[in-house]
Amino acid sequence: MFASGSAANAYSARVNSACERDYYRFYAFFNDVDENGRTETATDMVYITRRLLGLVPVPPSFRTQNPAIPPDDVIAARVDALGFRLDFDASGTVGPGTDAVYASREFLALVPVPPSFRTHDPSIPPDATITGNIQSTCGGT
Ligand SMILES: [Ca+2]
Ligand SMILES: [Ca+2]
Repeated sequence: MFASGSAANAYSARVNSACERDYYRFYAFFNDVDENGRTETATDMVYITRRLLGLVPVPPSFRTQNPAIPPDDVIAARVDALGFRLDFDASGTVGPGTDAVYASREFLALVPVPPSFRTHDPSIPPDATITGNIQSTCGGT
């Protein structure tokens, strides 16, 4: 947000790279869940992950810094509406420790799946498959 402008810019550049052909649709359909016009790991991805974990989406300390964040139930509904678009590894479930991790890492220019994950679960699809699934959300379907 205001305190992380440079991080937000770096993240936006990464999203732009991943979704260069359909940048704005990515925003509209994928994960700008607080609808502030930017998709950010430090906010939107946090909210998505917390919602998937069953926590209130917005950490209370965030609201102290930015009172304009929409109410938790509004953000929760937006996360829920994403549904299986977030199932990037096609496991049949949307998980904060898997799908949300993969998307965050993809947009941070890391390989989406931490190598240690594959040790625990060799059935995780290849990185290229997961990257493709993440990028396919650019089209909003
Ligand atoms: Ca946002
Ligand atoms: Ca999944």
